[in-house]
Amino acid sequence: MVPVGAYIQAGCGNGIVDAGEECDAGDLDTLTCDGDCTLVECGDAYVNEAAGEECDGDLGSCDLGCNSDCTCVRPTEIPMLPSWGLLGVGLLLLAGGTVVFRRRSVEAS
Ligand SMILES: [Ca+2]
Ligand SMILES: [Ca+2]
Repeated sequence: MVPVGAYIQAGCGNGIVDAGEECDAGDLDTLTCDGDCTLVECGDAYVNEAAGEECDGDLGSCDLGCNSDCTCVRPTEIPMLPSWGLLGVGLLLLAGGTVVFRRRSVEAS
């Protein structure tokens, strides 16, 4: 708490929107204000996790890259269908081959 009448130095982080600042949340990242006293924006090269940004451009700690909406690329978002499709076809062929083999075995006996 700042005493009444105390001089508050202008600048980012003092909790007051001074000249040249878009907002000032007191040196904190909030839902609407970055800690550098600019409004939250995806693409401003500032990661504000309080506003839900996991990354911003090349910044952040994403293993697989950053989406255009400042969320990390998730492993499940990488298309897996081709390999699963091939595995499915392989299993079907294996199952079909087993059935044919059993029928032939029965016919032979
Ligand atoms: Ca300020
Ligand atoms: Ca940002």
